[in-house]
Amino acid sequence: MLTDMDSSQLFQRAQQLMPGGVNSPVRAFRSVGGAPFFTQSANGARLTTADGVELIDFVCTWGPAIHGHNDPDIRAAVATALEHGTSFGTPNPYEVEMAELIVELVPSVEKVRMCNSGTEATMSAIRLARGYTGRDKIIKFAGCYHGHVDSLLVKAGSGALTLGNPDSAGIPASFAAETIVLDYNDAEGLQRVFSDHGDEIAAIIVEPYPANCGLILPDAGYLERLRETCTAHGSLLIFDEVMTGFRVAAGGVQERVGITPDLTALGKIIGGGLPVGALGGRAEIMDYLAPLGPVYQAGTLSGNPLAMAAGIASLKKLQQQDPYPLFEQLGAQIRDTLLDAAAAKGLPLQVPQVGSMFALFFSESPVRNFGDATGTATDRFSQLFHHALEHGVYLPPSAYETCFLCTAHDGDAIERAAEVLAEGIQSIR
Ligand code: KE4
Repeated sequence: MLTDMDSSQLFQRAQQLMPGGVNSPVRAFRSVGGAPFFTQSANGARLTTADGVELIDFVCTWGPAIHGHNDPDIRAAVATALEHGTSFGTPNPYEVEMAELIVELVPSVEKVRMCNSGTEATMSAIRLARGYTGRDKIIKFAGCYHGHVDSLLVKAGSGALTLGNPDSAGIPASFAAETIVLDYNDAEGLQRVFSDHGDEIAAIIVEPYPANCGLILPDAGYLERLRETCTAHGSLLIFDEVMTGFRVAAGGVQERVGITPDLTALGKIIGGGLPVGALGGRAEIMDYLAPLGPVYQAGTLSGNPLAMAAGIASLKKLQQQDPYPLFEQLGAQIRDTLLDAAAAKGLPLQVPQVGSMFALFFSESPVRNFGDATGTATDRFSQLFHHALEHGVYLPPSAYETCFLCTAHDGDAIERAAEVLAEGIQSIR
């Protein structure tokens, strides 16, 4: 029985059946070394592995588990929806309620199209931007990851960067040629490209707070500059808030900074742990999507009732609980613990943190872009990762990811994790 096997037995079997034994590369621990554990169950802030080990989880299934794992309200909502079937392939009431919630919570969104992953959301966003503007070129930023979209797997972050192939094989040069890659926080470079190519650029797509090469925060005025430049040249501004949407604020980064993108890609939290993505924006642009307009976009399971029910429960819980002040407090607590431990050890460490998101860069100076991030001491991150894992704390298995907090971390979980991480920093050689 598979359920009787421990992680190493499962991994051995998995490697015969799936490339690298995983269904998503970053899970393979290739950058931190060692073999991945397999998770048997998850509750609140903890995972239980196939080896019976409990781990305080700072990955939160890469973002969706903002209320903690196996949240009772989400579980109940899925159970209720399940009684009426799993998928209809027709419009259904859940989709309407989800769209209403997104329109209500995300300032710039007037219309929504549901899909099944963040990748589909960003892929649809750039196709829509090209269809709406009649232009071909897209600007992205080195280290930003927008899912495994052909034309966006250029100098990408997350698993691509972790595995050292930020430019994936299999992408025709002709595709990549339409993608211009700039450095995040480089206002001069942005200016230059737009003065050379301004009228060819369909859109800028950006993680407003890049969180796939660690966590990078914008220089003052930088996001505003992206907005002004797009407006001046008739290009669209696409915020990829698959990760930050509903996480750093109910309305994402755009609510925090008061900037209105033209399109927003969403995912993760709006599925409550089930497969989901969404594209939203100004009605005038969204109406270019089929069946109204000429830009085709579709999906068998888009808006499926189970993912919608889970996501609706998750969003409503955020509205009821307003956990964002708690996240600011928990995030600052873990950040300060890490910085104090590093200072005591005389170890250079940066801990960028915004609400429930934080990252660790072993670096003398703040990380402002991809080049800075790849110049940090990632071997020290790997040492901390393994110390933490051996002591019951699971950090993302790559220095080029971001840690997530959930409401269930509040209390003993964050206290214990802070202790373990402080000890881990002391043990770094
Ligand atoms: P998915 O296709 O994985 O649902 O979403 C792609 C995506 C798009 N945009 C942003 C900003 C993202 O962070 C992601 C996916 N995030 C990674 C974690 N860094 C997913 C983890 C994985 O690839 O296994």
